[in-house]
Amino acid sequence: MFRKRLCVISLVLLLVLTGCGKGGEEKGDTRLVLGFSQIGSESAWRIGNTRDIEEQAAAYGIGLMLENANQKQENQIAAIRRFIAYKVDAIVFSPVVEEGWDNVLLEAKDAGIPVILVDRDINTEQEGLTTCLIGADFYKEGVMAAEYLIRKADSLGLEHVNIVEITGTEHSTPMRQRQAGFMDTIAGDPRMNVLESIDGDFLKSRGAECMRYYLQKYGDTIDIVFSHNDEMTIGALPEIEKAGLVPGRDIIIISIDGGQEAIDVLKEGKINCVVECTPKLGKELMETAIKLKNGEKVEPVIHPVEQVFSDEINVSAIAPRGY
Ligand code: GZL
Repeated sequence: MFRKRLCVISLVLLLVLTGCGKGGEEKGDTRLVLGFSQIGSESAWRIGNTRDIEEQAAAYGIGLMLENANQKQENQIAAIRRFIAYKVDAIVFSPVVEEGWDNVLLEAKDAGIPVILVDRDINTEQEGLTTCLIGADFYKEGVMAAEYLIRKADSLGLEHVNIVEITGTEHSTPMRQRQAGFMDTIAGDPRMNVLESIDGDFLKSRGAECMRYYLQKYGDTIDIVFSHNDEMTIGALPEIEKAGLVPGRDIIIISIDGGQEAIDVLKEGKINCVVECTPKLGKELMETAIKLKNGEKVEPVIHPVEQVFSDEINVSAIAPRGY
C-alpha cells in the first residue's frame, strides 16, 4: 500500500512540476489539459491511434495526460478518477468494453468535467454521461466487408459459402457492430453459411489459435475468413499455409483496419479485402476539446470517412498507411 501511495505522490509531483495537472495554472499556464485513458497497445491500430493523438496534442499545444490501461477496464476507471482529482479540462477515453462505466462517469459529471469518447462507445443506463463520440461507424465497416464477400461470391460463381469469423474483444463496440453489420448484410443470401464465430480479442496470437482450431475442425471446407482486425488476420495466415492451403486463393480473407502490414499482404495476394478503420482521430479530438472549452456546440457523433481496399482495385497504387 505504501509503495502505491508513494507512486501516486511522485506522479502528482511530476504532473504539477511539468504543468500537466491543473496545478500548472498557478504559473499562468492556461493550456487546455486532457486526461486520456487509452485501452492498451494490442495492435498496430492502437499504437497508431496513440501516436496520432500525441502528435495532434503537441501540434495544438494541448496538455495530454496519457495512461495506458493494458486492456483492463479497472485501470481505465482508476485513471478516470485520477483525471477527476487533477481537475483536467476534459476526460477522453476509448472504452475497452461497452458496459460498467455509469458510476465513474457520474463522478465526472458531478465534477463538471466533460467526457469525450474516442474510438469506441459505451452502453449506459444514464443519459448525458458523455459529450460526444469520435470514432468509426463499425456497423458500416461490417456491411462493407459483407458487400465485398457478396461481390466475390458472384464473381467466383460460388453457390455455397462456408464462413468462419474471428471476432474482436467480446462486449466491445467494434466487435458487436462489425459482426452485426456483416451478419445483417449476408442474412438474405441463401449461399452464405456461418460455420462458427470465436473471440480473437484483436490479438495476433489469438488469431493464430482461432485459425488453427478452425482448420482442425473444418479443414478445406472453409471458404471465407472474416477477421475483425488485421492483427488477428496476420496471425491466421501462417496457420492456413501450414495446413497446405493458399490464403487469398483457397480461402478468401476479409480483414478490417487497413494498417501497412495488412496492405502489404493484400498486395501479395494473401488477403483479398481490407476495410479501412482509421486510427487518425487526433485532429478531430483536439478541435472538439477546444470547442468544448470555448463553450461551443459539438456534434454528438463524428465518424471519419473510410474506404475499402481489395483485389477489385489496383492495390499497387495504395499509398503508405502511416500505421
Ligand atoms: C477499432 C479499434 C479496434 C481495432 C483493433 O476502432 O477499437 O481495436 O480494429 C484495435 O485493431 O485493437
